[in-house]
Amino acid sequence: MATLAKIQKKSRTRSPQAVVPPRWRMSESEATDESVWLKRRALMQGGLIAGVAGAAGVTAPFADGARAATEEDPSAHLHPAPRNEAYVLDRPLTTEEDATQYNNFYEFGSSKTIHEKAQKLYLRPWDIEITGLVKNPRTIGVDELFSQVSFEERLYRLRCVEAWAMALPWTGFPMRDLVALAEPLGSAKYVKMTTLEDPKVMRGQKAVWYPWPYIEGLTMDEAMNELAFMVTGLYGKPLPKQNGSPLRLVVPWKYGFKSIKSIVSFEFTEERPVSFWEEVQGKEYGFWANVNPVVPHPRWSQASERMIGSNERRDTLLFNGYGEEVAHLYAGLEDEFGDLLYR
Ligand SMILES: Nc1nc2c(c(=O)[nH]1)N[C@H]1C(S)=C(S)[C@@H](COP(=O)(O)O)O[C@H]1N2
Ligand SMILES: [Mo]
Repeated sequence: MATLAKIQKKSRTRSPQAVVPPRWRMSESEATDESVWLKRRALMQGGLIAGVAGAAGVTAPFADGARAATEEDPSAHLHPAPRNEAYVLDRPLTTEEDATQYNNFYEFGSSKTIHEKAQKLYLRPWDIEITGLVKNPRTIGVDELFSQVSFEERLYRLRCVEAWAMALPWTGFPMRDLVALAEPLGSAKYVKMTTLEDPKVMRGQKAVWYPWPYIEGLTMDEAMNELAFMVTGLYGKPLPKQNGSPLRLVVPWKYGFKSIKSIVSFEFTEERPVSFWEEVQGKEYGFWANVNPVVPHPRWSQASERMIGSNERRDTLLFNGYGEEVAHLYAGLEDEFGDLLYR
């Protein structure tokens, strides 16, 4: 595709050495300790240390008013779904164990091992709000939504901004089918998605230095792109809670933080939403966050990635290897947004 070639050429003219500050570039292992740095930074910003202590004082026990976690996943009958063979991988699948025990889900804590804590999440009732610039704003139960779409499995690469990667078999339905159900007005330019906020269950939300709830957004064109996938399952089974049950987004050409988990609302807006990580540190985690090997994170290189499990290192691919499908979405935007398209 002509656009992809153009973007690739532009990207190549930018030398990674020229943009990575070499003296203080972090190693990848330091990069994965991102949360530690963020916490330290937030505390240093002042005023928050007292807030942390205060929050600890009002901590309620989980049983106190929290809704109980359900045993059986009500979406079990929808999984597995037939595989869409159009999506092929260039690398082995990550093991199910790694994919379900090495997670980022800050609502349950900032470490990678939140899978046990995440079992507190309840899955039903789970209502999804469809609001903003749509024909009929409404709330729809997640099972009602599932009954109106058709499911398939897709193998996608996943690239975290922390320079590690996985390859995963997701089950779900195209996001464009959800957009069609929502019937957005012509004035809608973005879709803003929000994760559940319930600190009694999501104990990580007691970390007051983060701007809860988690928010992410896409342009309408991105949301309508064939790759944007609403995910309900993993490895042919209902999505584990730690992976963002009962409904999450997966946008494989963008850094993983765009793939928001446990969604409770889709709001169609005219203004670009400010996402969670953009609010935390906009210079490092932008709205666009398209994977690009030659635009480093301000504190580490994005030139290569580590496969979780094998620890094999691979070169990072522009748009995580999905340029054919998505490069046209950004035609002309490089002049306007520059590196912001890629962080
Ligand atoms: N609500 C919410 N969604 C989230 C996150 C989070 O902390 N909270 N982490 C993101 C990041 S940084 C990544 S890499 C992926 C990880 O998804 P996985 O745990 O299913 O591999 O989820 C993304 N979605
Ligand atoms: Mo991530």
